[in-house]
Amino acid sequence: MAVERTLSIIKPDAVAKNVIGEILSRFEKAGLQIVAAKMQHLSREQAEGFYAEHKERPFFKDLVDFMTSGPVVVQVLEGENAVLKNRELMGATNPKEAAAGTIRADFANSIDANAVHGSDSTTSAAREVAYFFSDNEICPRG
Ligand code: IDP
Repeated sequence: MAVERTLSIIKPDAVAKNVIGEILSRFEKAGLQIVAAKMQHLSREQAEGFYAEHKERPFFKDLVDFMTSGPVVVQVLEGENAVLKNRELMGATNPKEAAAGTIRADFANSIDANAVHGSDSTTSAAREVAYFFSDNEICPRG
């Protein structure tokens, strides 16, 4: 298995619920390292650019409204098989379909307010990590 990086976002609903620490703890307990992190309130431009692949989808405006409704915590997670491992920890996009014990099953309210984002491939991860972080903001521990 390869050591990978993936981009994780704790979305505004989870920040509002005060579960930042609980979510980060799940990543660490699963063997992922947090090698970069920042809290920020996304501008519309930032959210639209991040989700550009969904621009034509009917839920795009709601998604951007939601992602700019409050602060988020953006992180880079590093570890073996990090992309898939994070997707497994997150659970399905719709929390009603998310497996028990996953982040979305435990903390998400609905398909649009679904607690976390995680890159869905190593290709997306590379783009998404670079979207939020410059190389000197990433601190691998080796
Ligand atoms: P993912 O976050 O599980 O990778 P994507 O299909 O990439 O899911 O969708 C990005 C985000 O768009 C989802 O996390 C969710 O917040 C929102 N979204 C996806 N599908 C719908 C929908 O049918 N209605 C409302 N929001 C949706």
